Amino acid sequence: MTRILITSALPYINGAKHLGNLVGSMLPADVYARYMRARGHNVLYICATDEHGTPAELAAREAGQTVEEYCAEQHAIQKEIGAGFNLSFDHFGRSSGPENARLTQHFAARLEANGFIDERTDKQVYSIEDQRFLPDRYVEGTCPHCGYDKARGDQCDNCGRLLDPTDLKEPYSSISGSKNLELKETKHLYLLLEKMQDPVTAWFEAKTDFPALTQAITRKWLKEGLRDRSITRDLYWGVKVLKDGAPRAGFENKVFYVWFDAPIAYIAATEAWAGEAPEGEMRDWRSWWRLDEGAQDVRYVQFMGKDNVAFHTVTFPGAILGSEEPWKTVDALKTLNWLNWYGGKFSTSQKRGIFMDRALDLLPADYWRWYLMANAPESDDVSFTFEHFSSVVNKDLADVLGNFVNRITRFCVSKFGAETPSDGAYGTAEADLVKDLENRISAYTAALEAMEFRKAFAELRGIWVVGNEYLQVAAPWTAFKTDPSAAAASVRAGLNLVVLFAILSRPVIPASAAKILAAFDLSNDDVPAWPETGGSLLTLLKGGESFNPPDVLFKKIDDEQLAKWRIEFGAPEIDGENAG
Ligand code: B3M
Ligand code: ZN
Repeated sequence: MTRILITSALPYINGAKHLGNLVGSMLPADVYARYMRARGHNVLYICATDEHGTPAELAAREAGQTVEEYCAEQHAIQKEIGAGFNLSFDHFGRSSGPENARLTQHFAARLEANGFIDERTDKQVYSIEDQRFLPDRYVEGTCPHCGYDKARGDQCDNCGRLLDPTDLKEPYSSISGSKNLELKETKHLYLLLEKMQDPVTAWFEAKTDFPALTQAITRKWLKEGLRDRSITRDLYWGVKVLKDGAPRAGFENKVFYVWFDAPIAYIAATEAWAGEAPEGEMRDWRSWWRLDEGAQDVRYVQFMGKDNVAFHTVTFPGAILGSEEPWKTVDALKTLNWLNWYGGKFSTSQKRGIFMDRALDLLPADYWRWYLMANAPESDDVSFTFEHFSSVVNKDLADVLGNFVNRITRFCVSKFGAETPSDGAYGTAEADLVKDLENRISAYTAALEAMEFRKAFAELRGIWVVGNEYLQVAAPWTAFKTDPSAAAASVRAGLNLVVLFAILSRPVIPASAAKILAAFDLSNDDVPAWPETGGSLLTLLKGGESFNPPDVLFKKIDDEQLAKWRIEFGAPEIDGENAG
């Protein structure tokens, strides 16, 4: 048994996340966590809302709320939606919590003591009319690279380049629209990443478990050379900047930059998890994070979209190494590409695409979970379309899995009654089936271990298909007339397959799997957490066990629904070729 620490990139606080955010971080992390728990490992899956920075302040302003109120409300909403998607966080915390403030200040103090933080005076964009500095998204203007005229101070949404507010041409305040701006001197703290080029490179080179995409992104950054980065901002909302425990002179109206404190919030949320231990339960967060307190035998796995990678493989490790304290760092990092919306981008600011809250209004979580994981954007970006979504749901879930379960349970009830038939013995067909299943299960398991989710769920679908094929050949409906005991044996095998499918499908479609098991009056504890090989696959159920055929597991999506959703979500027209 290994202790496995899992974190998924912290969803930003400004509103419900879209399906691309979900499949890019939280969902694969959840599937992996569920799988690893099933394998008997001690898993701790930590996530939190990422609450600081200009987008939170701006969204609160737009909502007419204080940023404290706004974040508290949005956190509760995201937590509830996460539960709706069955995301099995052990803790879903908040980066604005007191633990994160303390830890962020601790890291900054250590870094400064070790010579990795410097106070520098530089020029920042200041709005005379708003009487304040305009960090990051508080200033907009024309991108110097591509000419897009609504580029934001931190990034251009058109060409994707990272920007500094002073890079923008024809800048204006995003608060007042005022162009009456000047460059004014002010102090900021800089993280001296240039000095960290060698230690970070050495750290990265020692990581043998980073997949190709993670490596490629990191190499590019390391090759371009690390640059010192400002880690404070002129904002109200964030972690306060201290010196020797008191507000730091000249930094009274500044806070740490959100990307400095957000990764530290992984640790802080673990501390908060420990703080909420129920009576009688011992939770030691340091044993997960401190190499000198037990974390040397923790395996730490992170999940995130590709735009977040460099912050986790370069800047955050830089901060950890610079602290010169024995903190656990990431062992394996799964990077996801983009899920696109009809070939274009999902967009939070433009509310384009499907968001997690709305998705659950349309269909239960498992429909989305299956589609997203079986089509995860792993080797490339993937385009979401309702057409593709419904064809996947209808084929995989309704025709293959759902139909199998319904057909065999109903047939059994009609011919043998609502219990597993005891008659008849398994023969060569069942022995062959078991062999085939064993091979497929080991391929499925290997893909899950490797976090290759598309491959894993293609294997799982293959396992469901094999069940259908077995029934097709065994044809108990025909055999019943001539050889009822042979029919009984194949029905028993079929019912065992149903239970086996439920066990294997739990990581990805947990609610449906539980529904299947409940039909056999089985709870998670009554069945093996993961199937044991060695011929026992078709003896999970013995003869004489009663059940109730489950209701239709998955409803097909029909054309009418499809047309309605297309209109409701403003789906662009597509040509026939991409419709599949
Ligand atoms: N909040 C992801 C984003 O909003 C960012 C991840 C932080 S992980 C420490 O793009
Ligand atoms: Zn641009």
